[in-house]
Amino acid sequence: MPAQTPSEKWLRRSLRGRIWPAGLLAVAIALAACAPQPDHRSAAPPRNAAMVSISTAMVQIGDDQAPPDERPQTTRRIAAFLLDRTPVTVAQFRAFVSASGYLTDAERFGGGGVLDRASGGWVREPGADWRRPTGPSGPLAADDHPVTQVSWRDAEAFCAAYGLRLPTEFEWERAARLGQTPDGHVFRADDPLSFEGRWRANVWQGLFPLADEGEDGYRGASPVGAFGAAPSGLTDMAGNVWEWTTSWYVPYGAPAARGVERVQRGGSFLCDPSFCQGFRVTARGHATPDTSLMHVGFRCAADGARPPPRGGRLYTPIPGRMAQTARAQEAS
Ligand SMILES: [Ca+2]
Repeated sequence: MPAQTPSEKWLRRSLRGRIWPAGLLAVAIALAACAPQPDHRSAAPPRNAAMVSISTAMVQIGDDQAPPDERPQTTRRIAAFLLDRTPVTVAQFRAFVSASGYLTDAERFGGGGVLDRASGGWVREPGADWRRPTGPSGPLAADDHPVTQVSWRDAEAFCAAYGLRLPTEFEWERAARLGQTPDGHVFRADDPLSFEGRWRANVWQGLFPLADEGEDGYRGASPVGAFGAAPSGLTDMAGNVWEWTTSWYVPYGAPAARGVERVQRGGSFLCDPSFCQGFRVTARGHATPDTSLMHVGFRCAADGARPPPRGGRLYTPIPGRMAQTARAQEAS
C-alpha cells in the first residue's frame, strides 16, 4: 500500500492520457518556467502568523515496520529550527498575492488537480485554484482554511518572500513527533484515529471516494487549529492537508540529485484509513514541484531561534503545555 497520495500518480496519469497530452504539458511547464518572475520579497506585507521554536535533538526518523520508502529507521540529529504554528491560511496567501501580484502555477496552467468522486481518479479541473480549490462552480476557500492548489514552487516563493523556507521532511517529522494531536498522540501503523468517540484529525470517513460521512465534523478541509494544538503548539500535523517540504523524494540514503518529486507530509482530509495512512508520523507523499492539488498546502520554516522580521512572531506556549511539551520530547 503506498504511503501516500496515490492521488498524484493518478493525476499525472490523467494529465498524460486524458486531459493534457504529455507534449502540451511539457510546453506549458516550460513556458511557465521561462516566464519572468517579479521580485515578490519587497511587496509582501508582514505576516500575521506565529512560529514555534523547536530545539536541537537526536530523534528517530523513519520506521522499519512501515512501507519501504519510510525505511530504514535511523536516528538523526535535527538542528534547532522554527516552524509555522499552522499551515499557511487562505487569508495569509491572499495578502501575499494582493501585495505582490503573484500568479500560482494552477493559474498559469489554467487549472489544478481535483478528485473525481465518480471514478476515484484525479482530473485537471479548469479554473481550480487557491481561491476555489474545486473549480469555478465550487465554494470559495474560507479565509481560515489552509491554502491549497499551490505547487511546491508557489509554496517556496511564498516562504522566500518572508525570508523563510520550507521545512525539510526530517524537520517536519521531528516536529510531528512532539505530538501530532492535542492529546499528544503520534500516529503510527494501525493506530486508532478516534478516541472515546472523538476524531483526532480531519480525515475521511465513509465509502471512498463516493461519500465522505464527515463524522469528524468536516467534509473537505477544516479551519487551521480546528482539532486543537499539540503540546508543542503546532496544529494540523495530521490530516487536513498534505504539506510540501523542501526535500526531494528519493529512497533514504540516496543522492538527492536523483529526485524529480518533492516530499509532502501529514496526510489529508481525503485519507481513508483503509488505503491511505498519510497521517502517520513517518508517511511520505510526493509530487512534481509544479503539481497543484485540492488537498495539498504548506507551512514555512526558518533556521535559528527567532523568525525574520517579516516572517511572523514567535509563539509562546501556555504554561501548562510547556511541561507537556517536555514530556512529549522525552517520548519522541
Ligand atoms: Ca473529515
